[in-house]
Amino acid sequence: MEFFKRLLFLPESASAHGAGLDDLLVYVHLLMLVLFIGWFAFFVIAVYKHARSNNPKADYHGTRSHFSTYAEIGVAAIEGLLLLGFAVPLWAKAVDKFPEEKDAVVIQVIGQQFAWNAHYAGPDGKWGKQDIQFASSTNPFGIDANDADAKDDLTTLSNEPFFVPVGKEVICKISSMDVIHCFKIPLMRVTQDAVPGMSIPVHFKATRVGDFSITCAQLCGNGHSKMRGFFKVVDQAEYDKWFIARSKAGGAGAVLE
Ligand SMILES: [Cu+2]
Repeated sequence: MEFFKRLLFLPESASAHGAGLDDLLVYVHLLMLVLFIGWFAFFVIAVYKHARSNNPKADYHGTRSHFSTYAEIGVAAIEGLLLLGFAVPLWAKAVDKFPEEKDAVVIQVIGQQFAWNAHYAGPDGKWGKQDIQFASSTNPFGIDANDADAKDDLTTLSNEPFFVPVGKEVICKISSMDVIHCFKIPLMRVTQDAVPGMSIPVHFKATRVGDFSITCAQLCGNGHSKMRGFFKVVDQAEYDKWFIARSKAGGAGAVLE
């Protein structure tokens, strides 16, 4: 399996659901390879067998073998197995089944030309009041600085790193303040469009520490290629330290005042 993953140039995944996704990708590619070789061979054999030189007199019954029918049934069965046996259960687990918010790190994410911004609720676990009237390029989340719950909220703006602890579920609620972006963390195998006016949640669990790029996977304007944030996956202790320090530094409130 590792050999095939290398053949597909897949970088080693860094999320809990990544390995299953990569396996499925390998199976689909292997099936396509078999089909490519199989159908091409079938074509060459048909051209040779039915050539005029081999059949000077037309045969109105044509081929009598049922091989191609059986082959097609076989291919359909394998495709059904991939879909029902692998793809559907993987989707149910990796996409549909959300962890409880209380057991996860919840981050509001807003894409902006050309930056990724994050908003954490702060140590009190309560989101500060947000209103569109406060939203601006320096306050993309429209946080009300005078709201008591907002005082300890944290934001990281303009492609500053998002911190998350390793081995813990992370829920990102993805939105955009201008055009359609796409929140993609290639090594976490996470991709979700960021659509203005919508908040679309995704979840993943990082399996190793490190820095992981967030790219924008929708061409969103002149600075699209500069729209590169990153996740800093650290151990729980380091995350807690950053979280408290960042919150004490004034978090979202300080940015606004
Ligand atoms: Cu973008």
